[in-house]
Amino acid sequence: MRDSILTILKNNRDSYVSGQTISEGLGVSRSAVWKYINKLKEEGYVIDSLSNNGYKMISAPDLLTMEEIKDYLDTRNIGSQILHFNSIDSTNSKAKELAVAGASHGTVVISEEQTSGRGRFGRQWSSPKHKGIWMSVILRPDIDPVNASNITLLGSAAVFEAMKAMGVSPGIKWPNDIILKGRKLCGILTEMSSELNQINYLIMGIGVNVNTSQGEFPEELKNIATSLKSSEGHDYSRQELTGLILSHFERFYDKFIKENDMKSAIEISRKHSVLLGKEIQIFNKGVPVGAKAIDINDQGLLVIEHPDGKMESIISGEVSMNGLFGYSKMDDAKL
Ligand code: BT5
Repeated sequence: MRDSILTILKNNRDSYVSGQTISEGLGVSRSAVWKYINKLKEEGYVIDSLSNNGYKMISAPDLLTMEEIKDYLDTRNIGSQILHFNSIDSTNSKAKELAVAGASHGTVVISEEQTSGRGRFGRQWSSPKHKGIWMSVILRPDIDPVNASNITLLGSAAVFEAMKAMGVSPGIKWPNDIILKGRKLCGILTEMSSELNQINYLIMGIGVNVNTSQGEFPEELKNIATSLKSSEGHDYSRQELTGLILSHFERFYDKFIKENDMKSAIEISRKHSVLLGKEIQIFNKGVPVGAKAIDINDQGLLVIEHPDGKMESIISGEVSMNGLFGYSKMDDAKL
């Protein structure tokens, strides 16, 4: 009932809808309508009520609920279920729990804030309330586990395309970072449970800084992180961006799974790479090794050239580049 009333109000944003029209249309009493309207107001919807004219929605809350995202979602499976939380430890952890309990492919977990957001290698991911998109997608691809790291690449391409649609053109730092003006805008954490030759489930977690002011980043991130707002000078719709990311992701994912085709995603990663042609450092069995980033090959691997001229393709891991984020930290390779 609540959802039906919300839909009516959303479909009539320019006019007042009388309580009677709603109650007759939905077959409930006018006082029931009034109760639901009050509930919506408590949730953050601003609804004007005029005694003779009825109700009119003035604004919806800035929340990443299914209702607020669905207008921007153009998918069949991804996001068919969206579980929304106000606060949670980590959407990846929650998604994992749900996947173990049998949640279906495409289920998305979103939280307004994470209290223990995770990066790779046990690092922390700062996820302040209402400021960004902190979400995880449960995937059940029928692919060889060795190809699982490609999902991160598809995710980066999807975030890139979504940004482009919002008028922003970031760079991609293989394998999992989206960079804007030399700072980290978004990170992706893909985790997997698999048998030797079969994936049980994959969780792709995406964190995007959207409306964080530069001063709101924790001290240690102030010089290495950015948000859309901080970089471009105005707020962005988190709902639209979420819908766009998931829609683009499904397009890339379907092509990969159904046709084993990653061409367009790889092309994006190549064309907008911040690494290619640059001197980088990779971590090799615990030791930082200097190399040059040459290409991202057709399998999505990073092709590097060692100082002795030897070429190598690396499947995933930590890469750092002088000047980017001003750090030269190294860690072990992981998905
Ligand atoms: C990542 O790890 O970039 C993956 C981040 C994935 C976060 C999402 S949010 C939804 C889902 N649920 C989770 O719990 N996680 C995923 P990594 O490449 O290891 O980068 C981590 C490093 O980025 C940290 O050590 C910081 O230096 C930096 N960092 C932390 N929070 C940041 C932020 N909000 N913006 C930019 N950089 C950040």
